[in-house]
Parts: sequence; C-alpha cells; structure tokens
Amino acid sequence: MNENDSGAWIGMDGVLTQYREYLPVSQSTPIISLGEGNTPLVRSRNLSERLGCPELFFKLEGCNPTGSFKDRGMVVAVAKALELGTEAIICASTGNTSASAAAYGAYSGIKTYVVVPDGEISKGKLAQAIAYGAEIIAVSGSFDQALDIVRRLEEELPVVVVNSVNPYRIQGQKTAAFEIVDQLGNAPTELYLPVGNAGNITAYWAGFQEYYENRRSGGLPRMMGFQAEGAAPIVDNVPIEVPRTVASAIRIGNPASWRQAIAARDHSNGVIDKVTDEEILEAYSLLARTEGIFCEPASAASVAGLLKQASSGRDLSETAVVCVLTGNGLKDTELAVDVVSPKIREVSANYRDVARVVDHVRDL
Ligand code: AN7
Repeated sequence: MNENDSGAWIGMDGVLTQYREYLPVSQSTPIISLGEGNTPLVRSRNLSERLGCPELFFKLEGCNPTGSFKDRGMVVAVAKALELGTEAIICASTGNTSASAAAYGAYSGIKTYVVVPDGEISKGKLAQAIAYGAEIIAVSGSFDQALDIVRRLEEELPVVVVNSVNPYRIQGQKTAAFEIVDQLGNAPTELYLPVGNAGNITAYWAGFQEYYENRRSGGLPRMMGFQAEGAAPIVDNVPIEVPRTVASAIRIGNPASWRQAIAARDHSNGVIDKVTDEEILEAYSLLARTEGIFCEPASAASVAGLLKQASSGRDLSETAVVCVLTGNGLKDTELAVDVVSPKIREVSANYRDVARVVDHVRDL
C-alpha cells in the first residue's frame, strides 16, 4: 500500500476520500464507499499498432463495484442524500444506474426504487437490481419517459432522484477525469466515450477543466463522444421518440444533459458523432479478441468512434488517446452469445474426443 499526499491510502477508500477536496464533502457528509474508483488504465497492445496510435489506453470503468462507471457519481449522490436524512432514492435507468443505485441504497439501508423500460434492459443489470433488493418498476415505454416520470415524482414525494440530473452524480463522476490525469501524468490529447443521457461527457469535461485550473494537468483533451446511429439525437439535432440500438445502455432519445454535452464538445474543440450497431459490435469483438478486454456493447461505442476517426485518415501517431470503457461485458452476456457467432465444439466427455480437438495445437 502507498500513501498519497493527503495521507489517504491510495485506492483503499473510494472516491469520497481519494478526491475529497474536489467534492462537496462537509463535516456532516457520511464517508461511504463500496470501493469505487481506482480503475485500471490499460495500455493497448494490438489496436494501437493497427491504428498507428502508440499512446492508446483503455480506462476500465467496468471494474467498479457494480461493474460500471455509475458508482463514482452514485456514491456522492447517496452520501449527500443520507446527509439530508433521505430514506428513499429513485432513478430511471437503462440498467447500470439502477444497479448502482440499488447497491448503494442497500449498503446505506435506504429504500431504492428503479424505473426501467420494460424488456429493454439486459438480464445482468436486472439481476443486480433484484439481488440488491430494489423495488423494480418496469414501465411500458422508453427510458426518456421513465426519467420524466421520476423527475415529477421527486416534486411530490420524499424521494431523491439519483439520475445524473442530480448534480452530485456529475461531481462524483468527474473523478474519472482526475484519475486518468493522475495515472497518465497528464491529460490525454483525446478522450473517447459513449454518449447516452450525456452525464458522463459533462462530468469528464468538468473534471478535466477543474484539474487544469488547479494545475494538476498541463492541458485539456478534446472530448470525442459517440452515440449509436439509431439513438443519436445530439448528432441529428432532434429528439428521437423510439431510439433503437443493440447497445441498450445508450438507447436514449432525449438526453437530459444535451446542452452540456454540446458545450463540452465545442469548448474542447471535440466531436460528437454516431456509429452504427455493426461498428459497435465490431469494436466489441476486437476489444475482446485482440486486447483481452470484455466490455458491454455501449462501451464499445468509444472504440468504434476511434476506429471511425482512424479510417477517415487521421494521423494518430502523436495523439495520446484514452477510450473509456464504461461497463463490464458480463452485464450483457446474451449479446456475446447471440451476436458473436460462438465457436463451441461439442464432444463427448472422453479423453480421446477432447484430445482430437486440442491436437490442432501442433499446427499453430
Ligand atoms: C455502459 O444506466 O443512462 O451519457 O440509466 O450504462 O452519462 O448517460 C447508462 C448510460 C455509457 C452513457 N455506457 O452515459 C443508465 C444509463 C454505459 C452506460 C452510458 C451508459 P451517459
């Protein structure tokens, strides 16, 4: 274990302790943690060569306690809710926010309501909400409709909304930007990430700016956000009533932080573009097969975006790139099995049949 400047044990305490001075933590804020943050930044071994981008890194946010980046913001939102004496939290979700809210709700001994679009969230995420004991409400409609309902409920009932419209979520989530700078020793040149409700791009931009203003970094990255083609309201400049994409996490037609996402793009001289489902699945597969990294489909939109930039002829040889992989592949296992045609050899349980297959090792 190492001790950092402020005397905290690095990586042992979660984001409220690690980045306390940058967070809205007061004497009366409970310092809670499920061990969120401190996720690996892994250097690419194979895609970097293919793309001519020697400084390419993946930020593995799927290594957070509930398997997605949402935990960074959730721990702050729930701590602030507890500080106010709240007894119940609520969120709308495409899956990951509900898993995270349910975990921190359970940990804190408060009631968690999650409102999800019926049949639209992956089984792994639903399993988490069930296991953590949340009250699950499946509405026959979209995420966007669920979020509208949740926001109205907060006006009438003593519940706190823990979607990214809650400013504490953005505060906590910005710690991912701090961490990247701390790990790399500076800000990257470009940051690639998927865009759904647009809280994450908003938070990263806030974090990079805050670190820069505090002289913790020597520059600011271009923010490179990617939506799925059938759910690209920001790119198409129009809300989408029935968003469609294989990447259920970013199946969002009217992002709450739309304006902030545009500001992040413009102030950072960045890009918000769209990638097709085919490009997303190609990136998903490439990451797993060539880098050994299993992320969920929505997360692969960041790498699909990078591949798109590279194929447009960009020279990335001097560009330090970080792709944020927002969620763990284990969240959505149906997809890997259905979409990536599996190569499974079925043989009987005897030595000779198995050995016949492994014998091909001689031809390698
Ligand atoms: C894996 O869980 O909106 O642009 O309700 O789960 O900040 O919304 C999830 C979003 C990217 C998009 N990657 O982030 C939810 C939810 C993954 C995600 C996004 C989500 P934002």
